[in-house]
Amino acid sequence: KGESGGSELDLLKRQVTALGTQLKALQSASAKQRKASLLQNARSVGEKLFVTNNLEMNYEVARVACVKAGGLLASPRNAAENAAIQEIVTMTGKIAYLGINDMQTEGTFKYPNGDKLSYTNWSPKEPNNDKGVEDCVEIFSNGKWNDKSCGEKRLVICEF
Ligand code: GMH
Ligand code: CA
Repeated sequence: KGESGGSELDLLKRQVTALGTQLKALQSASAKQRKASLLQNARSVGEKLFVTNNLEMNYEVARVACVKAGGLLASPRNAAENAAIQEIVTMTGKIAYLGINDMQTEGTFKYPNGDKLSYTNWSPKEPNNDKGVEDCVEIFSNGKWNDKSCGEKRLVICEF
Protein backbone atom coordinates (compact mmCIF):
# COMPACT_ATOMS: atom_id res chain seq x y z
CA LYS A 1 0.00 0.00 0.00
CA GLY A 2 1.25 3.53 -0.83
CA GLU A 3 1.88 5.74 2.17
CA SER A 4 3.30 8.86 0.46
CA GLY A 5 2.28 12.18 1.99
CA GLY A 6 1.00 10.81 5.28
CA SER A 7 -0.94 7.85 6.61
CA GLU A 8 -4.52 6.96 5.74
CA LEU A 9 -5.34 7.96 9.31
CA ASP A 10 -3.98 11.47 8.66
CA LEU A 11 -6.06 11.69 5.49
CA LEU A 12 -9.19 10.71 7.43
CA LYS A 13 -8.38 13.32 10.07
CA ARG A 14 -8.12 16.04 7.42
CA GLN A 15 -11.43 14.91 5.91
CA VAL A 16 -13.18 15.00 9.30
CA THR A 17 -11.84 18.50 9.93
CA ALA A 18 -13.05 19.64 6.50
CA LEU A 19 -16.53 18.18 7.15
CA GLY A 20 -16.66 19.98 10.49
CA THR A 21 -15.89 23.27 8.75
CA GLN A 22 -18.55 22.62 6.10
CA LEU A 23 -21.12 21.69 8.80
CA LYS A 24 -20.47 24.97 10.61
CA ALA A 25 -20.99 26.91 7.35
CA LEU A 26 -24.26 25.03 6.64
CA GLN A 27 -25.54 25.65 10.16
CA SER A 28 -24.76 29.35 9.87
CA ALA A 29 -26.49 29.66 6.47
CA SER A 30 -29.54 27.75 7.74
CA ALA A 31 -29.85 29.87 10.90
CA LYS A 32 -29.68 33.01 8.76
CA GLN A 33 -32.46 31.76 6.44
CA ARG A 34 -34.58 30.86 9.45
CA LYS A 35 -34.23 34.33 10.98
CA ALA A 36 -35.17 35.98 7.67
CA SER A 37 -38.31 33.87 7.26
CA LEU A 38 -39.45 34.40 10.86
CA LEU A 39 -39.39 38.14 10.24
CA GLN A 40 -42.50 38.23 8.08
CA ASN A 41 -43.81 34.99 6.59
CA ALA A 42 -43.12 32.13 8.99
CA ARG A 43 -43.34 30.91 12.56
CA SER A 44 -41.77 27.83 14.18
CA VAL A 45 -43.00 25.59 16.99
CA GLY A 46 -40.61 22.84 18.03
CA GLU A 47 -39.60 21.02 14.85
CA LYS A 48 -42.53 22.38 12.84
CA LEU A 49 -42.24 25.41 10.57
CA PHE A 50 -45.38 27.22 9.32
CA VAL A 51 -44.85 29.35 6.19
CA THR A 52 -47.22 31.44 4.08
CA ASN A 53 -46.82 32.42 0.43
CA ASN A 54 -49.05 35.42 1.24
CA LEU A 55 -51.52 34.26 -1.48
CA GLU A 56 -55.23 33.46 -1.18
CA MET A 57 -56.37 30.29 -2.96
CA ASN A 58 -59.24 27.79 -2.83
CA TYR A 59 -58.60 24.69 -0.73
CA GLU A 60 -57.54 22.30 -3.50
CA VAL A 61 -55.19 24.81 -5.15
CA ALA A 62 -53.79 25.69 -1.72
CA ARG A 63 -53.33 22.00 -0.82
CA VAL A 64 -51.45 21.30 -4.07
CA ALA A 65 -49.27 24.41 -3.58
CA CYS A 66 -48.17 23.07 -0.18
CA VAL A 67 -47.58 19.50 -1.42
CA LYS A 68 -45.55 20.75 -4.41
CA ALA A 69 -43.38 22.70 -1.96
CA GLY A 70 -42.79 19.50 0.04
CA GLY A 71 -45.22 20.34 2.85
CA LEU A 72 -48.87 20.11 3.87
CA LEU A 73 -51.55 22.68 4.60
CA ALA A 74 -51.10 23.93 8.18
CA SER A 75 -52.85 21.62 10.65
CA PRO A 76 -52.38 22.61 14.30
CA ARG A 77 -52.13 19.64 16.68
CA ASN A 78 -51.98 21.71 19.87
CA ALA A 79 -52.51 25.23 21.26
CA ALA A 80 -48.90 26.32 20.63
CA GLU A 81 -49.13 25.39 16.93
CA ASN A 82 -52.51 27.11 16.69
CA ALA A 83 -51.01 30.29 18.22
CA ALA A 84 -48.17 30.25 15.66
CA ILE A 85 -50.66 30.00 12.77
CA GLN A 86 -52.77 32.72 14.40
CA GLU A 87 -49.71 35.04 14.37
CA ILE A 88 -49.34 34.58 10.60
CA VAL A 89 -53.04 35.40 10.12
CA THR A 90 -52.63 38.53 12.28
CA MET A 91 -49.42 39.59 10.50
CA THR A 92 -50.89 39.27 7.02
CA GLY A 93 -54.41 40.43 7.85
CA LYS A 94 -55.72 37.45 5.83
CA ILE A 95 -57.99 34.63 7.07
CA ALA A 96 -56.31 31.26 6.34
CA TYR A 97 -57.33 27.71 5.51
CA LEU A 98 -56.23 24.85 7.73
CA GLY A 99 -55.56 21.40 6.23
CA ILE A 100 -58.23 19.89 8.48
CA ASN A 101 -61.41 18.82 6.63
CA ASP A 102 -64.41 16.47 6.74
CA MET A 103 -64.61 15.69 3.00
CA GLN A 104 -64.54 11.92 3.60
CA THR A 105 -67.19 11.66 6.35
CA GLU A 106 -69.48 14.61 7.10
CA GLY A 107 -69.00 15.71 10.70
CA THR A 108 -65.71 13.85 11.23
CA PHE A 109 -62.86 16.30 10.75
CA LYS A 110 -59.42 14.81 10.07
CA TYR A 111 -55.83 15.90 9.38
CA PRO A 112 -54.55 15.68 5.78
CA ASN A 113 -52.97 12.30 6.64
CA GLY A 114 -56.32 10.88 7.81
CA ASP A 115 -55.71 11.04 11.58
CA LYS A 116 -58.61 12.17 13.73
CA LEU A 117 -58.20 15.52 15.50
CA SER A 118 -56.12 15.61 18.70
CA TYR A 119 -56.96 19.27 19.36
CA THR A 120 -59.74 21.67 18.26
CA ASN A 121 -60.36 25.41 18.65
CA TRP A 122 -63.82 25.89 17.13
CA SER A 123 -65.65 29.22 17.39
CA PRO A 124 -68.87 29.01 19.43
CA LYS A 125 -71.61 27.09 17.50
CA GLU A 126 -69.07 25.71 14.99
CA PRO A 127 -68.75 23.52 13.05
CA ASN A 128 -72.27 24.07 11.69
CA ASN A 129 -71.94 22.83 8.07
CA ASP A 130 -73.86 25.94 6.97
CA LYS A 131 -76.06 25.23 3.90
CA GLY A 132 -74.62 21.71 3.95
CA VAL A 133 -71.47 22.71 2.03
CA GLU A 134 -68.77 23.34 4.63
CA ASP A 135 -66.06 20.63 4.54
CA CYS A 136 -63.02 22.87 5.03
CA VAL A 137 -61.82 25.00 7.97
CA GLU A 138 -60.74 28.63 8.18
CA ILE A 139 -58.85 30.22 11.09
CA PHE A 140 -59.62 33.81 12.12
CA SER A 141 -57.28 36.44 13.62
CA ASN A 142 -58.58 35.45 17.09
CA GLY A 143 -57.28 31.92 16.45
CA LYS A 144 -60.75 30.40 16.38
CA TRP A 145 -61.92 27.96 13.70
CA ASN A 146 -64.98 27.95 11.44
CA ASP A 147 -65.96 25.25 8.99
CA LYS A 148 -66.28 26.85 5.55
CA SER A 149 -66.83 25.93 1.89
CA CYS A 150 -63.63 24.65 0.24
CA GLY A 151 -64.29 26.97 -2.72
CA GLU A 152 -63.47 30.22 -0.90
CA LYS A 153 -60.12 31.98 -1.40
CA ARG A 154 -58.16 31.92 1.83
CA LEU A 155 -54.53 32.54 2.83
CA VAL A 156 -52.21 29.60 2.16
CA ILE A 157 -50.12 28.54 5.16
CA CYS A 158 -48.08 25.36 4.78
CA GLU A 159 -46.30 23.33 7.43
CA PHE A 160 -42.89 21.72 6.96
C1 GMH B 1 -74.40 30.88 9.70
C2 GMH B 1 -74.60 31.46 11.10
C3 GMH B 1 -73.46 32.40 11.47
C4 GMH B 1 -72.11 31.71 11.26
C5 GMH B 1 -72.03 31.19 9.83
C6 GMH B 1 -70.71 30.42 9.58
C7 GMH B 1 -70.57 30.06 8.12
O1 GMH B 1 -74.54 31.90 8.76
O2 GMH B 1 -74.67 30.37 12.01
O3 GMH B 1 -73.59 32.78 12.83
O4 GMH B 1 -71.06 32.63 11.51
O5 GMH B 1 -73.11 30.31 9.59
O6 GMH B 1 -70.68 29.27 10.38
O7 GMH B 1 -69.46 29.25 7.94
CA1 CA C 1 -69.40 27.29 9.61
